[in-house]
Amino acid sequence: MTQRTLVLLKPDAVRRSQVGEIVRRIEAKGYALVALELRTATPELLAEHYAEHEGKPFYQPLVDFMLSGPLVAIVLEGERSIEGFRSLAGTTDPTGAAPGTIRGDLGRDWGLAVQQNLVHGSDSEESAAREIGIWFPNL
Ligand code: RTP
Ligand code: MG
Repeated sequence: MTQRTLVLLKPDAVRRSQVGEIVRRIEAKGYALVALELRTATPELLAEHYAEHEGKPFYQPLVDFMLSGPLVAIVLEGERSIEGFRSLAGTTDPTGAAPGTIRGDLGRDWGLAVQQNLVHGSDSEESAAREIGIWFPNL
């Protein structure tokens, strides 16, 4: 089942010059890049993107972090790419993410919240369609 998924390389990935390394891992896994853009988020875009987290204690710090610098927005395509990319990314908290994953290998606990975990990947077909529509409305 070929799927598209929305991936964000968060501002920490750009700041720490890990964009090439993360894109390399995506390509090595065999996914195709359908869209890739260096972007700066806006509060409006993030309110839509993170609507499910509104009201949670980490919401505002997360939004502030996502506004703290440019990010890279990507649409990937490949067989079961939604589950596949989340597996490449590793668990949310980089401290406990398995070695071999993006978060496990490249992330660490910076003494801040787990928001600085390098990447986002859509978590279902429904989320992927919704998030691709937010970031790439012309796709
Ligand atoms: P993502 O959406 O970024 O792919 O990550 P995820 O599914 O693993 O995590 P999710 O639960 O959707 O949370 C979205 C992002 O919010 C930040 N977060 N902070 N307790 C906390 O401080 C906390 N929990 C989540 C992380 O940046 C997470 O990726
Ligand atoms: Mg999520």
